[in-house]
Parts: sequence; C-alpha cells; structure tokens
Amino acid sequence: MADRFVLKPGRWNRRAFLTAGLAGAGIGAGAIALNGLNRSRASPRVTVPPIPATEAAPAGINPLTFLRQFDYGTVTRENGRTVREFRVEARTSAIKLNKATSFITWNLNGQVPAPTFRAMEGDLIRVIFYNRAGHSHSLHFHGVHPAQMDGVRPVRNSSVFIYEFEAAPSGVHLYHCHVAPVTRHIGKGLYGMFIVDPPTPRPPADEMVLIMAGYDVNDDRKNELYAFNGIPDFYMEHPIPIQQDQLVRLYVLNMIEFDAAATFHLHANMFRVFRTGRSLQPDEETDVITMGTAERHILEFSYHHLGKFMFHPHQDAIAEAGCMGMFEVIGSPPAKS
Ligand SMILES: [Cu+2]
Repeated sequence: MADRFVLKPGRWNRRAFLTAGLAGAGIGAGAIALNGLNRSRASPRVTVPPIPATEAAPAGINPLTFLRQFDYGTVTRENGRTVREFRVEARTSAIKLNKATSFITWNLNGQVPAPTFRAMEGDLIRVIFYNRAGHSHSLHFHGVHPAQMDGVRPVRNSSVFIYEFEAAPSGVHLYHCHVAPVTRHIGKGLYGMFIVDPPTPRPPADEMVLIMAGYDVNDDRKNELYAFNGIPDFYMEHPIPIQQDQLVRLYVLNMIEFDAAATFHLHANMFRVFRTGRSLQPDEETDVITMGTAERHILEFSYHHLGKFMFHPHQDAIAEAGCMGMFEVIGSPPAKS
C-alpha cells in the first residue's frame, strides 16, 4: 500500500511533481504558518519581547528565530476534516558550529533542528518528504499511526514518500530519521519536534521549543559538542528575552545520542512538568528533570526577578561543551499616563 506513495528515482517529471502536489511549490519555502487559518496559541495578552538583532548564524540558521517558530503546515479541508500538509526536503550541508568547527549535517530544509510541526489532535497530517540528501533517509514519527507510516523504511535519494496519518495523541512528540545507524542519522541533524495540541487549549503563554542534541565531530561515537537548537552556546551569547511575570511554556526534547540521559535545569526558579505533554495538569514541580534520549516534556514557569538566568543539563560536561543558555527577564515598560 505504501508503494503508491513512492516515486522511484529518475521519475521527477512534471507529472510526478503534480501527483505529489509539489509543482511550483518551492519545497520548504514557506509553510511557516502565521496566517489566520492557524490559531496562534499566543493570545494578544502574551508579550514576546523583541528579538535582539544578531548576525544570522551560519547557513541562515538563527536559533532565536527557531525558538518560537511553529510550522502549522498548509491547511485545507478534506471530507470535513482539517488536513495539514508539510513539505520538507532532506539535504546535506555544512553548518559552522563554532569558529573552528564546520560540520556536515543531514538535515531538513537546510536547518538543524528540522521544522517544528504542529497540529490539533485529530487533524490529518500529510508530510511530503523529498530526499535530495545524496543517500537514503526516512522520517519516523513518535505518536500513534499505522505500520506503513512508521518511517522505518529508507527513502532513497531523489525519491519522495508521503507520510499520512492522524495527529494523535495530544502531547509533545518528535520525529527523526530511522535509517541505520540511527545514532549517525540523528547525530548529523535529522530530527525535529512534533507538537499535537489538545482539544482543550492550554492557557496563553510565551511558547518556545528547546531541543538538546550532541555532535560527534570526529566519528568516535562520542559527542564533542552539544547544543540547544543546533548551534553550541548560541543562547549564552544571545540570551533569550522573556517578559517579567509572564508564563513561559517550554517544549523540551532530549535528542542527545551516545549519552544515556541528560537533565534540564533552570536557575533561580521552579517549573511545572507536564510529562510528554500528555495532560493539562502538571505531574510535578522541580528545578531539574532527567530525560533519556527522545524524552520530551512541557515545562512551565515565570520569572519575577529581572536579569539573566542560565538553563542547562546538570551533566556539567555536556553543558560546558555547548548545551547551555540564558533567559533574560525584561521588565514591563512604565505605563504611559
Ligand atoms: Cu537518515
């Protein structure tokens, strides 16, 4: 059954493009949703402080932009149901991790992490996956779906596969390449977050994605560098501005290979944990949570004190190798009389 979705290499004629719905679409160009069809979870009551101007990170990746970027797909209705179509292209490209290290990544749309897909529980998800990376990859989603959509079957270079399934259950999920060796395919950057919103919306908040990952830069099956959202130490050099006394909702994922687990620790605060985002009620309150590889949670907190506050795994060797960042709490401007 899945075969009907596969276009073999060498069949990239116009008809194939039309069949796949890709004609003139400019893959990866612009499904980042800010239009009225997609409910922004951030209500007008949420103040997102302006992002400081930074020189764009190499390869056009700016972790400050990535943080709050949710891809709701291109929305249509089919048979009374909301369909969200995502178009992604696997590529191979170099990313400069720091002044000394350039790293060949396997990525989607040129970015590491891959786009954050977001849907409502029950929506039909359609991911048009075009592999132009030079070798086989796949997209394996966490969540519930039929076996033929499980994404463990390699999609060859220059072919396309369409993953289609219902978004379920609500929670924070992930997707990643499942071609062996998976450590290498994830370690080189083929992973992203998949958020399924519950029917009852969560309260308004400043929502952000933080994905922890490692880089094995010398192929010794250990990580030499680590990062939040792709670039080591980026949020140390460019702290994330947040508003004083405003609810922050972090969607956090541990995507670190080779290390069995990492914690997430927030300075000078406590956060509520919604494990795997599966409930509207918090499971616990703490300031450090342990996450095995592929574990992910929603964490909620707000800061009253102004200033800069660090966050990092408390495996300090991981933190000191790049997986560290800061929030900068900004006060409200004085009210005009
Ligand atoms: Cu792969």
